[in-house]
Amino acid sequence: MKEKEVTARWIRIKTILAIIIWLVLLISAFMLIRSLFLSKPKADDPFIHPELRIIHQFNENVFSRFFSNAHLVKEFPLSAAATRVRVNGALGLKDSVDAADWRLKVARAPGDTLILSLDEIKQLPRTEITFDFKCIEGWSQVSHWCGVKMTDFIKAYHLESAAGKMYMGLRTPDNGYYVGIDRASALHPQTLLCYELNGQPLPLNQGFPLRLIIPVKYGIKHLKRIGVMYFSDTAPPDFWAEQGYDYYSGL
Ligand SMILES: Nc1nc2c(c(=O)[nH]1)N[C@H]1C(S)=C(S)[C@@H](COP(=O)(O)O)O[C@H]1N2
Ligand SMILES: [Mo]
Repeated sequence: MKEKEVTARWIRIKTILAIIIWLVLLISAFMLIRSLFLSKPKADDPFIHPELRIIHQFNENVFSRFFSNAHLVKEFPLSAAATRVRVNGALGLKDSVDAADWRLKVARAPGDTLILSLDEIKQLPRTEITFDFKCIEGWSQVSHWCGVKMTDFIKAYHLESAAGKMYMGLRTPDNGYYVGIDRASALHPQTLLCYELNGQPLPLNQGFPLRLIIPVKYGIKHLKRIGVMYFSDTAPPDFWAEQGYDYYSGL
């Protein structure tokens, strides 16, 4: 085999090239980190660096492009479900609640509110799901939930035209926690109005008597203890989005 002759000039060119590439990478990394540390949030988006907002927006574009009713979140056998289920977030759960007094208020249209008891909701078809519940704080846990599919609920109470609006809004009875959800995610086949955890009524700190389970979203959207449901063509107020978190929060 004939060895390629390496000239001193060739070595010099390669060394200079390597140094240039190394410097470009180093300076880019430095500038990116510096801009993250130094950039100031914009006045109209005061809780987050503009660079991070761009990343959230990028994530939303990717996740919403792959979103489909046929694209289901992975489900697990019941045996994989945790028996001690993690509790996180207690906003809007301060007051005591009694299943006999509690009502779900569904604002169908201005001045037209449907008022439902837990028993009425429990008469609708039951759906169970065991999936990996994911929180933006960095933990996840396979857990088992049961309730009525949002689409079955909407069908049963003829809410199709109200639910045709761009968003669904939910809030706790005391309005201490509230979320907004894009229509497609609210109507995804795995979204539940949930009243049972591991075959038992929801514990008080996990949303008794009724919570949202929406596996296509991070935990922040799974509002515990629903008081009011409404529909809107403008994005409903959202507790964590108001603190700078991603409104879409898709998975
Ligand atoms: N009412 C209410 N719902 C809430 C919250 C809250 O603080 N209040 N926290 C959210 C967050 S951040 C997560 S991760 C999940 C946690 O649900 P869990 O307590 O059943 O684990 O509930 C969500 N729903
Ligand atoms: Mo969370």
